Amino acid sequence: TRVTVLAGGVGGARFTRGLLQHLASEDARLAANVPFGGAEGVLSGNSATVQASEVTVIVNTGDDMWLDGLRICPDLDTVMYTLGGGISEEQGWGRPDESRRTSTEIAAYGRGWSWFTLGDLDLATHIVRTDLLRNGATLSAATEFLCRRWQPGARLLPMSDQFVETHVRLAADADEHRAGDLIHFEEWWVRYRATLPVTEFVQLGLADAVAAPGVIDAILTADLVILPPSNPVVSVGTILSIPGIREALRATPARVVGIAPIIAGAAVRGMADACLSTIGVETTALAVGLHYGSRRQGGVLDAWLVDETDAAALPALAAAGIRAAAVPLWMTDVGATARIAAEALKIGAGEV
Ligand code: GDP
Ligand code: FO1
Ligand code: CA
Repeated sequence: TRVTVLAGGVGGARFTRGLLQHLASEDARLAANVPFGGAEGVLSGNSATVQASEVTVIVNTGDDMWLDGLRICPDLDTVMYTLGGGISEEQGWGRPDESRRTSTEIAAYGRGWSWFTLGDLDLATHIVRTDLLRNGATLSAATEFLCRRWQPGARLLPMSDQFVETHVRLAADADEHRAGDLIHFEEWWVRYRATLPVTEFVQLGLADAVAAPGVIDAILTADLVILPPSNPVVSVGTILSIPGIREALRATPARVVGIAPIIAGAAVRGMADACLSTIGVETTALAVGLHYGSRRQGGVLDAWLVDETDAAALPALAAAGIRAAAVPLWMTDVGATARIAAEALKIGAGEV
């Protein structure tokens, strides 16, 4: 099975880890059922050999920034570390057993973002990526290079090789002197924990951006496309703003299945509610599903999974032309996440 996932950081990475586990067990089950297994199957006249599943993750790069002279790609690194076994599990981002000797020295010079933790081990990733970029590599090529070490088990594609950065526009009641100013999304999210009122999200660089090589093709040739529990505004929404991606989702012969990042009217982690209210969308599983919209009515979804506590949303989703199911949606561990992935494949195959 070829699956393409449009992911942000922590949620998207954790979902993809469960998806890979589920696909591996499915591939093993199918291989065991082919008489004499794989290639030998041909000897028995059974030409069915099991093609290993392939996962492509199209990753949001709107959180990226230049910091300390380095190109930082939070979501690409979170997906790469999570799938490559190098993530700090309790943080959900960055490396475990980290130290901050270098960033403490940078702060001593009065440089950098003291509120944005760049650990010593993590800095090596940014240094190598910046080295490659300065030597003419595209972000796609640099990402592929870094993944040779981490072996994530999926193909990671930045949404674009051109830099697109999400900024937020400060509202008047955030600071009357700075009303209308733009600050980087990560400053709003990490320094201010999204507590400053903002009026809009702006993708700087979008006008000069195109989808990275392989991105459109990964959507058009997939058997299934998944919108995982990632931030629907600043992660999935940013990916959808790249020219051609929304059109590819509407054109692909694959089923497009989304998974609600909101359970019982609240974000499971982070401040997606602050993002949703900024764009006038209610923080409910139903509202986010309707926001993505049915493919039959101009949107991007064929199906939408909501948590069991949000089963009341099913009739309204059906009325909007979106197949829906209510299943446990807490990614409490990899096994639970693998079961969510199984549900996505099931509803994607029209089995529900
Ligand atoms: P970020 O880059 O760290 O913000 O990660 P994402 O962009 O992938 O967004 C995480 C989103 O996924 C948040 O809006 C969370 O509400 C949601 N999320 C996190 N954990 C879970 C979970 O266990 N289940 C579900 N359904 N959503 C989750
Ligand atoms: N998230 C934080 O909440 N605080 C941090 O200091 C922080 C640093 C950081 C460094 C590298 C990296 O790859 C990710 C980092 N993150 C941090 C996570 C991430 O940038 C954002 O919190 C999410 O991407 C928000 O969508
Ligand atoms: Ca992110």
